[in-house]
Amino acid sequence: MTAFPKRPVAAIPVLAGFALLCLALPWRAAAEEVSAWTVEIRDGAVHPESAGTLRATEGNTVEVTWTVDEEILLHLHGYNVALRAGPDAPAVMRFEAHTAGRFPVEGHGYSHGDAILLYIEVWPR
Ligand SMILES: [Cu+2]
Repeated sequence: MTAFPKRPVAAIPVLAGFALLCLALPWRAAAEEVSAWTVEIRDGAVHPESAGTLRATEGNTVEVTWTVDEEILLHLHGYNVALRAGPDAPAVMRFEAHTAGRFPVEGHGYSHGDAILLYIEVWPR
């Protein structure tokens, strides 16, 4: 004799509960969140002036598109990202904002002298 009665109908609420649980859990990979700006360096100054501080959120991808009026090495301190930019085409600085803080972007080799051009602030999530 069989010790367990066959009751397939009893499995339906269990499966429905499991399906609801699956929907509630974050199974899907989080969509990439991008903080993006376009900045121009002209005559030794940042344009627009409001770009003096760029605020991103920790965990986001940061993307800064630079238009410059002459050759320059853009150096993001702290993250140690370096990017050569020239007047021929915009240059894109892209990185994952894995660490919160305030980080300067310094221009090197520029005729107006080495100087901090702007700050990128990464705010904790
Ligand atoms: Cu530097």
